[in-house]
Formats: sequence, C-alpha cells, structure tokens
Amino acid sequence: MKTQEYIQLEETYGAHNYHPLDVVITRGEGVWVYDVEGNRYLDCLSAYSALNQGHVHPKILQAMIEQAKKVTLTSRAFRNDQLPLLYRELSELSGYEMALPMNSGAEAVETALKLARKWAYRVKGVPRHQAEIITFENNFHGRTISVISFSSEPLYREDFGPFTPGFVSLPYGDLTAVEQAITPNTAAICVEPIQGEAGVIVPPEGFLRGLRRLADERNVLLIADEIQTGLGRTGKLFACDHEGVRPDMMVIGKALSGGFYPVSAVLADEEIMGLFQPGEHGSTFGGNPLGAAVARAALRVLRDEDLIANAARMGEYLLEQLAEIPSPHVKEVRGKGLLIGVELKPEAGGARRFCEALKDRGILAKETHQHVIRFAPPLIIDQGTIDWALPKIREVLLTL
Ligand code: IF1
Repeated sequence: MKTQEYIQLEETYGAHNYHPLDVVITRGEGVWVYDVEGNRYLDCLSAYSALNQGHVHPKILQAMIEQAKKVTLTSRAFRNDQLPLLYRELSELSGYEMALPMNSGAEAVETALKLARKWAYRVKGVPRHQAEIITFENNFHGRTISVISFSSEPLYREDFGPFTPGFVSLPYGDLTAVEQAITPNTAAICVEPIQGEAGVIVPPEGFLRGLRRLADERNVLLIADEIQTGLGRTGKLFACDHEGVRPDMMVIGKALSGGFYPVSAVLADEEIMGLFQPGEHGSTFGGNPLGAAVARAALRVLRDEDLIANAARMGEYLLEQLAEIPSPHVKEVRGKGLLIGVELKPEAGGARRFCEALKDRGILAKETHQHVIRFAPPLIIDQGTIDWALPKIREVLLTL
C-alpha cells in the first residue's frame, strides 16, 4: 500500500484526535525512520522524548525479546524476577530510596498527586479532602480528567468537565506568586523543570531552587514531572540537576523504556513512598516483568553509551548553530541539551508549514503551540548527522 492508502484507512476508521504529518513510517533505526515509499527522515521528535536511545536499539530489543519469551504477565498479585532489579537500579541511578512503577506518564503523575494528597492528610495534618496542589499555567502533565482539570489549554479541557478540584494554577516562573499562593492546606507544588509542550519554556535561572526553598520553608512537597525532560534529554540525568534541586517526588516515563513499551514511575524516599499501603494503588500492567526488563536495558544503554554527556555536547552545538541562522521568521531559539524550541514570529504564519517543508527535506519535527518548532532528536545523534540537517533547516528558515 501507498502513503495515501494508509492515510485513507486511518481517516476512515480512526478517531481524529491527532493531526499528524502525512508521513507513514514503517521502519526506524537509530535517528532515522523510513516511510512506506522508502524515503528516509531524521527523527527530530523522538516520539516526544521517548526515544532518547534511538529507534530499535539492539540491546533494548534483545532484552525485550528474551524477556517476552519467558513469561507474559504476572500482575502484582505475585512477584517477578525483573521488577526488584529495576527498583534497585532506579534507586542507584537516581538516589531515591523507592519507586512505584506505572505505565503511562499520566498514570505516574496521578500517582504522585494521590501520594501528595495522602501525605498532606496523614503527615502534614491538612483537613481531609482540602489538600491544594500548586501547578503552573501552560503545563502539560497528561490527558486524564484530573490532570486536564489543571490544564490552562482550552483544547485539552473544553468539553471534559466537571473538573477535579484542589488545584491552583500560577504563572510559570513566578516565585512571588507561589509564595503568596501557599496556604496551610497546600500539599505540593507540581512542576515541569522545562515546559515542553508549552513550547520549550525554560524558567528563569533559580526558579527551581526557589521552589525547593519555599517547599522546605512551608512544609510542602516538590513534585518534578521529568517525563519529557528526564533521563538525559536536557544534558543532565534530570533537568532539575541544572539547578542542583532534588524534588521530593520525581516522575519519569517515556525514555525509561527507550520507547519500546509504556513504563513510567514515581521515585521518592521511604518517608513519602512508604505512605502507600497494600491495595491502595496499582495497575494491571504496572511493574510487569517485560516493562521492567526493557527499562533495565534502556537505563543501561543511557549509561553505557554516555548519552547524557552526548546530549549536552550535541545540544549545545545544535542550539548554537540554529541561533546563528539569520532567519526573519525566528523570534527565539531556546532549550537545554537536545530539547530545543525555535519560536517563530506570529507573522511567520505558524510552525506547521515549516514542519511540512522540513518533512519534504527529510527532517521530521513537530510544531507545538502554533509558533514553535521543537527539535528533540534521539540523544545518540552525532555531529555529522546534525551537519547533514543544518543546511536543510537553514534553507527552510531562510526561504519560506
Ligand atoms: C499527547 C504533548 C509532549 C509530558 C509530560 C506527562 C506526560 C507527557 C511533561 C504524559 C506526555 C506527550 C503526550 C502526547 C504528546 C506529548 C506531548 F504535546 F502532549 F504535551 F511531549 F509535549 N508529563 N507528553 O510531556 O505522559 O501519559 O503521554 O505517557 O498526549 O498528545 P503520557
């Protein structure tokens, strides 16, 4: 079948909850993907940072195949021989004493919010069901009803009320607003260290340290959603590391499995994670042996191939080169590591047409919030590949 035939099927039988680029991918390898007509593209989205290790990484694939042959699913009613090892490896990597495994990022965010509320009632002494959680405008933490309850994006919440109460939304980066918003009922502050979906919004230097200070001073938990920014994407293990901040709860996902399988987790020390009692929380697939084996391999690859340092080096180079392009359309180039956003001026007519033009030149990038082109290739990318892409990116930014 040809591209249009696949698209026709998708449009006929599938819900229209996305507006994807018209490229039908059949194969991926490293930083490259291939469509059904054999065209090659550089993947500059990495499935929204789930593919930090690149497509079809042989070592993660091998781990997946071997584990899939052994046992299908144990559920958490019984124990398995992969999850305990993932727990230990996550603790050794992150420095957190414990982990709770889930599947999607949204589920892990919900887990952290539930845990923060329980901590508020059982430890802080907030009156039951009056816990407040501070979040930030233009956040993205997932698509569940509680999570979109504190989204500021009408598109994500318009017709999905009534909404879950207990959330306070503040301007991102505004420490004064946070200081004024904390009440005796505040359980936690939930923050993305860099707002990915909002357009790669990097907060003012010191914002995360300020949140940490306020959380300590006012007995509030700090939750960092590093589902997109974590595991090397910004050139550090966690984006919080750029400010030397250790959140009380760290939420991870996406690249935790190298994109092979949905694996997410909440990381915390025992004094918080120990609040969960048997039966209070869980999921059918959470902590399954296949996901655990894949995650273990994905984390090994991150370490063994020194992908965090490569993301820092390649990200600095790519950002520097993009910033030097004298395009009349570009308002700002920003980001950290290999999470880079090129914000276009409103008069540029929107980022979508630039992404279409990039696709025609063999580069897959995705617009976010109309005016920003996000560049987030797998962390395995090398300078030669970046140098292959730059002339094409320059041509698009200079000639459209
Ligand atoms: C979509 C966005 C990115 C996330 C952060 C939690 C989640 C995500 C910081 C939820 C997921 C994905 C979801 C996907 C597109 C993509 C996305 F544009 F939607 F916002 F990356 F920026 N926290 N982000 O980025 O994790 O439940 O999806 O596993 O929903 O369209 P999930």
